[in-house]
Amino acid sequence: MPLETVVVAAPYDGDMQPEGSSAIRVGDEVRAAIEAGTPVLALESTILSHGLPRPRNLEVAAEAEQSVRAAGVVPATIGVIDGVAVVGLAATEIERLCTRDGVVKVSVRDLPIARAKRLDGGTTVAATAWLAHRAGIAVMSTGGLGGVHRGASETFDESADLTTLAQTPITLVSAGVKSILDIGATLERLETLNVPVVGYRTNDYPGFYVADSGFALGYRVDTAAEAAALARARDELGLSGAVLVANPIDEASQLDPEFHDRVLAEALAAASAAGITGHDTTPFLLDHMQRATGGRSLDVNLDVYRGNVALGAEIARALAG
Ligand code: PSU
Ligand code: MN
Repeated sequence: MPLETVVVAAPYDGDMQPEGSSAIRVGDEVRAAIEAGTPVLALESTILSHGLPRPRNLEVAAEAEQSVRAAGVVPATIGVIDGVAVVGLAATEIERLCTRDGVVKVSVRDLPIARAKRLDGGTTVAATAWLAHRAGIAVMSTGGLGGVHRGASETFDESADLTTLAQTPITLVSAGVKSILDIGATLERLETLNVPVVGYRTNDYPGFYVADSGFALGYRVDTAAEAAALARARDELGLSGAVLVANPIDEASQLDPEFHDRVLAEALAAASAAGITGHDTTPFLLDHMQRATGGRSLDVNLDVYRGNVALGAEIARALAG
């Protein structure tokens, strides 16, 4: 689709310019689905541009969209093309974000920079959620959520995913946060930010690679309909934050928890020994985990994502129905 055709969907919260915004484009299929009340599932693109190696990223993107469609839901992969935030990327645009060099990681604070500089970007959970909500999409799926980094009491390194979700009334399916982050601190921050977190068929907060992070959750839902009811209750109350559905990987597919803990401890020690700090930490730890697990951590990552996409599609249907 040519970039001049910049028409946006009817706004969910009424704060989008009626004539549309040239900074945001909603794809035709997604716009039609939103207008018709057909279920739509939003998907992020940082996982494609920065989270997964090529060419797996492109395969994963295509498979995710296909599985959403098979469930009777319209996929809306979100990202930035030539500065324009696109809700419902075309296949060629997804391919562009998966294969080109120079695609930047775009959180909310990066959206105006990407716009002004006409960059291509993969959107984080924060930017994806914000754009999805603006377009009128109620549900999104991701692999792992950003959170509070280890050592954040010194570095202040906390993902804008948390503060953005506190202000964005969407339902987000994730498998928790990766154990390279400070999981306990992340849950404390979500509590402070008034963001409800429920386990899907579990009382344990998942640990991304493992089904149980060791942190308990106060509440659970056992069906997509229950998750949808929770989102409706939030809306009835006029609350403006996200609802988080924490969906664990099957125990059969998880990394062996003892193996996981050992590899994580080694990775943390290696980062410390190498003097790795700040934004270099996450790529270093993930790379270390991947090599130390012989690629198993990547397989688990993909299983986690598949499960979250499937559950997100179910919840989107339950909310639309
Ligand atoms: N966690 C993962 N894989 C990812 C991300 C998080 O296991 O690819 C990405 C998501 O897009 C998330 C973002 O929104 O990283 C958070 O980055 P930061 O901490 O810089 O906000
Ligand atoms: Mn950060």
